[in-house]
Amino acid sequence: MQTRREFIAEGARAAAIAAAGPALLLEGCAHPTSIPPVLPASFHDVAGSRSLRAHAHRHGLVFGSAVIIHNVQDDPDFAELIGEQCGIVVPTGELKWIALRPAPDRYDFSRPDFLLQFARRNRMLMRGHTLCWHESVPAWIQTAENRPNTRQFFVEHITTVCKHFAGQLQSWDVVNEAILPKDGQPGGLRKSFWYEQIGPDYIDLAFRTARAADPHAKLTYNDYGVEYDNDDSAERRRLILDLLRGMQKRGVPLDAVGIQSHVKAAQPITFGKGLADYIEAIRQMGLEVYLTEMDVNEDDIATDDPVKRDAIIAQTYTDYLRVALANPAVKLVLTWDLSDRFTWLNSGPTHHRKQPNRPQRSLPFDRDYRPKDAFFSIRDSFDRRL
Ligand code: 9MR
Repeated sequence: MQTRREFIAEGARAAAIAAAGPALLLEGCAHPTSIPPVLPASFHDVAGSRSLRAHAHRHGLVFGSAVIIHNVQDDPDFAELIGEQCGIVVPTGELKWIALRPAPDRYDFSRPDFLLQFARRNRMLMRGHTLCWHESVPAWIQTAENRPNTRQFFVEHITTVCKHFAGQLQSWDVVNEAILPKDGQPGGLRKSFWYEQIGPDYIDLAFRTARAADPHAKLTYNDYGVEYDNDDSAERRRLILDLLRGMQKRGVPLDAVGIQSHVKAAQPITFGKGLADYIEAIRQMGLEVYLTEMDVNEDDIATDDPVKRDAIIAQTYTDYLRVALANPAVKLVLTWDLSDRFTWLNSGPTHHRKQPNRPQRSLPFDRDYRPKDAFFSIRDSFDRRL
């Protein structure tokens, strides 16, 4: 198996051959037929001005990725890949309550602080995920003793965390995934721990508290399940827009809406008017749109052939980004990790339910950090943007 370094070296050789023409092809080689097949230089040339970061930038976008921070710390090749491809990073888990706050009186900022320094060194932005989510709620706050003080802990937590990073993060996912119609609550609000302990105004409270502590970060409402032209997505879009309009009416500070963009390959219904109208409605509210967690779940692809699967996955990126990037309100595109080696789809329950013996190839780079068809689809999608 070719490593990333060998791959890059081969790319440099291919580029040199392409630049020098056929003379170099034959130079020093008694048997030209023994020359290994030379792929087009452009195939290998994915760094610098040919990176996702650079192509995004040329079209008014910032491209980046979520990372599990210890992978950046432990794996220099991965750190190099992130520095090369990303204009923005976000930690997948290390800013969630459970990771950041092991006890009521103790915060641990060490890993996110490392990522912020890494981002600075590589001239990248960083975003925060997330101040309020129904998952990753620490056990200590759910005890009979602490539960009655949830509102106070909540305000204090958001204030402390936002102040710690004030002026240094591009944006914060202030509230993540607050809508779940099947919970049967007014406005389709999810019956989360925060909802039950604080009440439905926990969302306004989170945004107001975040703004007071960090006036610079773009405050974002982030959610999933809005991407398709089907009834489920349509209902979720309607409920989210109602929530956001209500917030604006009440003067709650809000700058952006995150569309997670965890999409699926090989679906009968894909992306179209529903998604386009949703993004346009957000634009008309004066808000930015961020594609915050994109990846392609490939469980439903029938064939096991990786070449065919990669082509279908790549086409799914193209189909989705064609609709989403058509609107100038979309400013950020992040994939949820950059390499198949670390995708949550290989460790989470979603994957194991359907294809236990087939690791997902959901992201632009494979397990060995080589670009796949999805990389080129994403890059071409940026280039198609005006
Ligand atoms: O990818 C994340 C995984 O590594 C964590 O274990 C999990 C729980 O913290 O969260 C995952 O990220 C989720 C994100 O925070 C919100 N949208 C869905 C993501 C995938 O589950």
